Amino acid sequence: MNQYKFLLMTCALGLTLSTKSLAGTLSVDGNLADWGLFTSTTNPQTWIPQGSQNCTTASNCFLHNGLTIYYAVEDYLGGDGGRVYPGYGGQAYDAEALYVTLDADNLYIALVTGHDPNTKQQGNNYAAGDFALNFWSGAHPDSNYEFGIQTPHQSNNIGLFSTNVYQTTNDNWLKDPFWNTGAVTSLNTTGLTPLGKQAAMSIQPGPAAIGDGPGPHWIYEISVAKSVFGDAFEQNTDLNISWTMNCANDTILVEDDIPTIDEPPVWALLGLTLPAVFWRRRHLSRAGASSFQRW
Ligand SMILES: [Ca+2]
Ligand SMILES: [Ca+2]
Ligand SMILES: [Ca+2]
Repeated sequence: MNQYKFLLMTCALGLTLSTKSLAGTLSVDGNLADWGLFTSTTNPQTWIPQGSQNCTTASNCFLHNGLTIYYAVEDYLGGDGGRVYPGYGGQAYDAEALYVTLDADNLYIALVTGHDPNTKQQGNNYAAGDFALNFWSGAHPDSNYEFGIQTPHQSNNIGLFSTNVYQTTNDNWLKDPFWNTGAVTSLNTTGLTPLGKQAAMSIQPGPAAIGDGPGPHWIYEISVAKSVFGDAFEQNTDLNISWTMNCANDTILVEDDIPTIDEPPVWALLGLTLPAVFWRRRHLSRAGASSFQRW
């Protein structure tokens, strides 16, 4: 009886540990070390991880702590006011890197940009846009943005915020005003009811030296429960996430697969674990017995 209890406890403990390691929870603090990024002790920091952008198989992805991390890195290295494509503005309008990953319960997004989050919309200055989510299935992305995650748009945008998530049509988005790219920029929330302040968003100055270019950087780190998006993660195979500032001078986009998470039911895990524990105990006792005989 005690032995049986011990085995059940062992199984329960094993189950807890494996579930936790699969979750791979990231801390929303504006520090991307938990993504395996910017962990170098020497500058400049590496921000182009191993694995390919928009990878398609596990073997060519950037994997960290069980997470598959999709990314785009487009670092402008020139001087002030230079062209960041399609627009201009140099480092101050450089959308530099976007990283996306998913665990069993959450969507995580991290942005690195040279655009100061406190830039106010006035004159030739343009404020930060919002994060746009385009769910799709099939061979090519559609052009319909189903959700938006709002950036804070406060007087001080450095810190940890709870921000609104909106379900959208393309009519709920402001568009690129200058470059004819059709890129969506900020949410137009007129007449929209938010799904709630469901996104945790940390915005912090980035490490002192990122990449080879000049100028400061800021990091946005975001977590949203997948359940906030209804059944979108079940009904689609892909998710494009993009961000730009309101002038759309530089847009960055990550295209990532939505993994099919086939988690075995608890009984299956117990069924697999119990024979393994019994086998190990029998194996050990036999080994012990044979050792004893040799002595
Ligand atoms: Ca973090
Ligand atoms: Ca740059
Ligand atoms: Ca779509």
